[in-house]
Amino acid sequence: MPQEIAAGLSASGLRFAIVLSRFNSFITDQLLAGALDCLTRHGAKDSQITVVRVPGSFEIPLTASTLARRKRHDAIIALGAVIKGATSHDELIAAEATKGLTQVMIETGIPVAHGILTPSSLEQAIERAGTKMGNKGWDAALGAIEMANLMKELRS
Ligand code: INI
Repeated sequence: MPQEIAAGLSASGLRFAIVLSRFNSFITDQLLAGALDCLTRHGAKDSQITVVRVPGSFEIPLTASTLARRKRHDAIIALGAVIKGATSHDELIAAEATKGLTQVMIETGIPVAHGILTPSSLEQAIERAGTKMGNKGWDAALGAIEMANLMKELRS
């Protein structure tokens, strides 16, 4: 039998930072509610969770990088909503935010969960913020819990 390493999903004792975009807040506030619900259902206490609000998704990577370098959190959860507009502005923001988050994760070793929605319409955004397609904030938080546990296990 090969050796298999699969991390648990307990958030007990872990510290999380949520970086939340204020842009499209009617969607991102729902993502935040989902992420908080997931963390607390998996055993996190309010005192283990820090929420940092930023103007838009473009500002998430710098904030995540600053938080990651402080080494006070086991994982960071990035929440935003970049909705398709009439120009390619949204594509640039979504691509740069994603690249930035990958860079933070690789350079600091702190897991960053990608919870930035990139829907083509407002309807698609609503579907992913607690309705038809679930809540992507909840999903991102679950990924953050698993990765925080996995990194602890691999480093021990
Ligand atoms: N920020 C978002 O989070 N979502 C968007 O859809 C969006 N659009 O489309 O413009 C957006 N723009 C703001 C951007 O993130 C920065 O806050 C702004 O450019 C200032 O740097």
